[in-house]
Amino acid sequence: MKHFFFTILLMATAVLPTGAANHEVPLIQNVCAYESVSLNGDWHYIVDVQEEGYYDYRMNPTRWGFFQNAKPQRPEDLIEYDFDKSPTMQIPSDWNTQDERLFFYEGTVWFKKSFQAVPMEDHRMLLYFGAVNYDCRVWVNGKEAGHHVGGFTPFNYDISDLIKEGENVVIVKVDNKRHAEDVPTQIFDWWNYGGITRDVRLVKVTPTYLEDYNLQLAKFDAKAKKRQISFSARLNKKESGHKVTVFIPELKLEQQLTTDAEGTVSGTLFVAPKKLQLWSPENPKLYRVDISLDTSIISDSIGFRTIETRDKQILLNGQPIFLKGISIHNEKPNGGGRANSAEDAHTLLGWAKELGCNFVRLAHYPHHEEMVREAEKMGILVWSEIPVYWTIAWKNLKTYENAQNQLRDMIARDHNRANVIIWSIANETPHSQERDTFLGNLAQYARSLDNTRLISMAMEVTGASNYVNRLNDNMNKYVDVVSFNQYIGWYRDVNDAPKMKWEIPYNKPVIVSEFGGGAKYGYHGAKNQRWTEEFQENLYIENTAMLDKIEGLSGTTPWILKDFRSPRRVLPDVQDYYNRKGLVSDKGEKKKAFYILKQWYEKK
Ligand code: GCB
Repeated sequence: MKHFFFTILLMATAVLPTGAANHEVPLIQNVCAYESVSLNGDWHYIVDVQEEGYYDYRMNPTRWGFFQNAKPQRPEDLIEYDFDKSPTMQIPSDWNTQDERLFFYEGTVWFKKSFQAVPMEDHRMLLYFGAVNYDCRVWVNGKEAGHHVGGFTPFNYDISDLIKEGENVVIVKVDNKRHAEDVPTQIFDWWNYGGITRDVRLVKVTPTYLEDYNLQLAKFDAKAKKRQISFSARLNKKESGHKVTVFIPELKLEQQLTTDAEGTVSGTLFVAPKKLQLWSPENPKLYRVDISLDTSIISDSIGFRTIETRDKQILLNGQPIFLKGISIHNEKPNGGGRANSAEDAHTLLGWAKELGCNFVRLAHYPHHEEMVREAEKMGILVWSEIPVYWTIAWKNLKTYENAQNQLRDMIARDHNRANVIIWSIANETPHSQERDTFLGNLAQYARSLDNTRLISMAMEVTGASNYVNRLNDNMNKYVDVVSFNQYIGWYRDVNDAPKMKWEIPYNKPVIVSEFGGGAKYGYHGAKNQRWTEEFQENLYIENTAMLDKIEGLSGTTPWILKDFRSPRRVLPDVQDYYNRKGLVSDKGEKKKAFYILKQWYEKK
């Protein structure tokens, strides 16, 4: 057994030039279902301001980088770093809140973790990262496993050929410097938390495994006597003849299929409408689904529902629904820092529930997977988006590819979640021909990956005169739902909300994807005094009344649930590097406006 493993290892070493390998494999579906070892916990780290550990003094990548994890072998050896003598940090986390020296730091930090492995003849090992912000390179035992760009989506490497029996070392170089051609770009209104911000796992898979599978309830057809659930799956290899079975015990539904030459299967399950409980905010019913491949089996919890639009309405399970939403950043409920657990998600979503929400906008990038899964259990619908935000480098092909990859991986991770109903591809982007091409392509790509959900993007009011606000955006043709952000009462037209009228010339549902204003919790005064809770309260009273006049309004996600960290918010004693538009403070205290929105939602 051992012998076999080491043969593979030697072959791999012979063909791969040092440092130039790419072991990345397409994202595995439902990683939590597999046997895995968590690599969370203490990791040693080295802050590397000038990337001494990667480039030589001529700025060429060096063979002697920190990824070697070198140790002096002889007394005279010169090695100017030592992971094991460097401090440790809890992973997952952002470094900004773990080490006070790194609060404002944007640059490179190296991380190191050791783990034990045993040779396995009949299994492969994937190294899975929930997210690393932003640019990261990973080495296993001194060999590069891959390079990943984009701070909010998961990725995995097949490291079976890089590991050895006994102690193994993973080194991760993380760089969160901002650049104009990145996604997001150089400026954005949230904290650029750096680090290995989500879970790391070693996942055991069979050599042939289910790379992806999809279950989806077909749209209701009045003539059909049965409801249809489509099922498809893809192996990681193009191998025919494998048995794939899908089984939903509670519905007594089972189907066995055999893979074709592409390594894929597809089939349909039929169920009597009366038997199937649909997922909805009132009844977030999830069914256990077992999917087996040959002799291995994994389980998921899946809900069934339909989502579509009819003229200006959004229909969930065929019925019109008003989306009572709130925007949320992926930040911890108490203070700043990246949220990274089911507990964090539960607290944040609990506040949303208290507000009366049935919907959340997870802004401005894909959130932690637990956020989506918790929301699904709690009956909360989700808008999920990628960080194509403000001034993207529209003409740069690499920027497009990057955005497209992030979109692909967001959809790959969550396409079996019943509560996700909207993929949003951009936020407040400046109009131009190049932007239209970029976003048009992204929208079409999203639809090609998933034509069962709605596509949107947060647009802006494009013209306002005599208190008439107009929306005119060429991207209208690509979206199912017209969404826009507006800040009447805060950035513009303070006191004029009652006079506002709206012209939205599209026969599509409308979501106001942002509105709001700032208040410092506990600061009280007149309603025209900026930053008081009363100012924010009045803004919510006037804005909600104004929104009631928008024809075809199908939902709203005010900005924002909780005060969040932003380097753009520098006003001393008020902001102190927090955007204060939260309905709850950074410590979770509810402001007066919270209750205005709650009351409005009670009536909706
Ligand atoms: C916006 C952005 C959001 C900002 C918000 C604000 O329009 O979409 O990211 O945080 O305004 O507070 O200005």
